[in-house]
Amino acid sequence: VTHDVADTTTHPRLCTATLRVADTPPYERGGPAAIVHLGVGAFARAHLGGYADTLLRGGHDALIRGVSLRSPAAQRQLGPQDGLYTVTECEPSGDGAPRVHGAIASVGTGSAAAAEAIAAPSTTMVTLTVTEKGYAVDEAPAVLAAGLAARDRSVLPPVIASLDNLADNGVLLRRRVLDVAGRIDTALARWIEHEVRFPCSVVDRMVPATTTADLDLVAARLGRRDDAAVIAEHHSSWTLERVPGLLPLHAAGVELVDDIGPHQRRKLWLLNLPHSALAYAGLLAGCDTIAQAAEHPDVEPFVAALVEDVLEVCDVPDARAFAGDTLRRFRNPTLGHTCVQVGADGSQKLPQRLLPVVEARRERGLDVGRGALVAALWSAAVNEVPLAGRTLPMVQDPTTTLVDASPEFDARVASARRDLERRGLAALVAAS
Ligand code: CS2
Repeated sequence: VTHDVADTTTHPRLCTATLRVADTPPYERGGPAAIVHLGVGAFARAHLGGYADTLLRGGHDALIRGVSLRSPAAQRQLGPQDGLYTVTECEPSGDGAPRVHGAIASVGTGSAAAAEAIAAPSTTMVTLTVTEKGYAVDEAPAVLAAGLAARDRSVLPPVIASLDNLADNGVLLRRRVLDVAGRIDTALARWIEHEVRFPCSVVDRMVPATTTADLDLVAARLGRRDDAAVIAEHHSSWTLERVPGLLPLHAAGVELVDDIGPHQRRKLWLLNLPHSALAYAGLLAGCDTIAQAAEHPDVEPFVAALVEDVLEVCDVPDARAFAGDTLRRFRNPTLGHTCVQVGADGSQKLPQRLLPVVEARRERGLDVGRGALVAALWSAAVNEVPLAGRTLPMVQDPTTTLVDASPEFDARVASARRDLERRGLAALVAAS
């Protein structure tokens, strides 16, 4: 490790000028971007960036202009690298070599840069990863409205796709954009309403935040320093509602469907919900990572029982096989996905992944005790309440209340929390 760290500082920075011939993406990176992406974090690089790279390798027009609305981090990381970065797949069978991706042709920061990119006639698709909490504020919808307002209306408008983990993400985004646009100009709102498509999508790839150790490892393997490097599991999927005007995404393995509902439920209920449960229960059990939590003798049975709760009410194709595969993915010890990262922003995530399951179980008269324990663990974490003497590590969250929970469920959560305060981990074991 010491050797790798020393090496990092001596390696030249990854960029067009230092790129090895063998690592050079086999496509032209100089043309106008077809895709504008808002929120160029690790997930977008490992997910969208991979699909676009595949399309470009197939001769399709899929360069990305990435814009971060606020944080200058992406520009700092990718700008000096001419948008080049690597993705390293981490799997128990061995890590892959860092693979250079060239789909991000340029990066910018701020609302004006984003609106300008959306307005460009070459832009045929706009994608977003602004996290769950990005839909509660006007920023991204306002940027979209401003960009659309500046479009030449004789050219087809871009398709706009949210890639965030929310049910009916396209419906929600469309509503938010129409709200904002209506306040600017009713004719604009009408045009968006009739002409712009907002397909819903379901994306799936576990991408932990990159650590300094990851950067050192990538540098040692690549012989170049890559400040924009991302680590990801091998699995990657993207399901999108079929709408007219889409790039040939199916050529890169994107699944186009007419009914997104079952795909959303399967992902949010059988992956994201157990993920959150592992994060909070793992923190209680003293685990750092999701993989440790997934193997912990007191946590694993609880989460397995929670998954059975979901399977009882989740009527989607291949649910059990999907759940089993998901649990296997959680156990990937090389990914280093932390409980603190997955546990962040629970106030925004749990209404998407937990509450609909609770609702579905209540409708069928089934018990919601395990769901209440998950919400109670989250609440104890964000309120720093000790559970049997153990205060959970701090998780980031914009708020400590769960909106949209019913009063009945709130009461169950309060009682689950009293149980956890008294018994700690034993409360989970008793509920397993
Ligand atoms: C995770 C997701 O952080 C979280 O909330 O549940 O980011 C998860 O890793 C992805 O949705 C996997 O596709």
